[in-house]
Amino acid sequence: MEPKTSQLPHKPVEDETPLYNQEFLDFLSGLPKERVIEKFESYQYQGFWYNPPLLHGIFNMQKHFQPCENDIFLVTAPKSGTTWLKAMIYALMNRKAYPPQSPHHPLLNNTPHQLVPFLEFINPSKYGSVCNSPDRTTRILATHCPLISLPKSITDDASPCKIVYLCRDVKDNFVSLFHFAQKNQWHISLEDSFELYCKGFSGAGPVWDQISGYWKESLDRPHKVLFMRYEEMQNEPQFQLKRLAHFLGKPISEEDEKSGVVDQIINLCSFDTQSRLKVNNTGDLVCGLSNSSFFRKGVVGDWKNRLTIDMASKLDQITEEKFHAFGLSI
Ligand code: PAP
Repeated sequence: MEPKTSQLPHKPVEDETPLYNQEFLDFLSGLPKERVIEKFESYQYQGFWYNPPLLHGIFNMQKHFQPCENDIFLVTAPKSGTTWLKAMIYALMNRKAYPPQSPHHPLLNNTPHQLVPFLEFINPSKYGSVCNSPDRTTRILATHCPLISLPKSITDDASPCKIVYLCRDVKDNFVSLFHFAQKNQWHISLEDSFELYCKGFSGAGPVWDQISGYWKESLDRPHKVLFMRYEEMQNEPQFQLKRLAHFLGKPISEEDEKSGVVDQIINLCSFDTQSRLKVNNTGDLVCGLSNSSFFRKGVVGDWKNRLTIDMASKLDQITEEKFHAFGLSI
């Protein structure tokens, strides 16, 4: 019989960021830093810029995280569609235990961030408590960590863990980030925000370098890294969901096809469904960000409503130059 929410074995792990210890403070003090806005200082580590809470998570991950055999890592630059893909991977991996059309589906009563936590915001003592797939050797975990900083135990070919990287057109990514900053009262103008973004001061930025790292890896090791794009998920959701299922070793069977599970997952995880749920419209994550701020428009090309032509061209130009430098074509 189908389990009810109250019987779920999948207890969300409470985000509970541990306090900074002296070791982390010493580590921070040795890094290049910039005060990017009044509220935040940014620190550069292994070529990428972070605010202290995010970097603290990566510091802890590098020191303490041990992957399970079949862990799945969902990696994104912030505001590239993380929340959406968290929902999709969760629904896909758990489709037998929790049919996506069930009125008791966990995604109707828990935010995607509760079900699929960010590694950076889990206390290392709770890494082992994550339990969000039917298979005890598989955890679904999200991170904004660039490839260079992921622990070798995850990236090694000897480890069967899988990495799914989702990228988004940087123009939409920037606009989404700007609105998110506004909603969370960071008090920064569009122009200042834009300058910072272009210089690489977005969470784990420069975004181009993060994308290129995973993109290149997905070409070199396609069994290890799946490279996905937000726009393709919007344009061809069935195809992309099947591609994801295949990569994760849970291909869509004929029986799945007949039952309509693909469309059901797409529908359950869609912006329309998720953004209307009470759980996604109330409360905050423990880091103080409101749950509702993760759902704004969910539209491809929204940058046209916000960016000047000059801004858009500058982002396109940086994209072309950076990707060309990495030997990648857009
Ligand atoms: P995060 O990286 O900080 O977790 P993330 O989920 O990547 O945030 O960013 C939120 C963006 O994804 C928002 O984009 P927008 O500002 O351009 O609207 C949000 O609307 C979008 N989003 C959230 N859920 C979905 C969904 N189910 N389908 C499509 N887009 C979504």
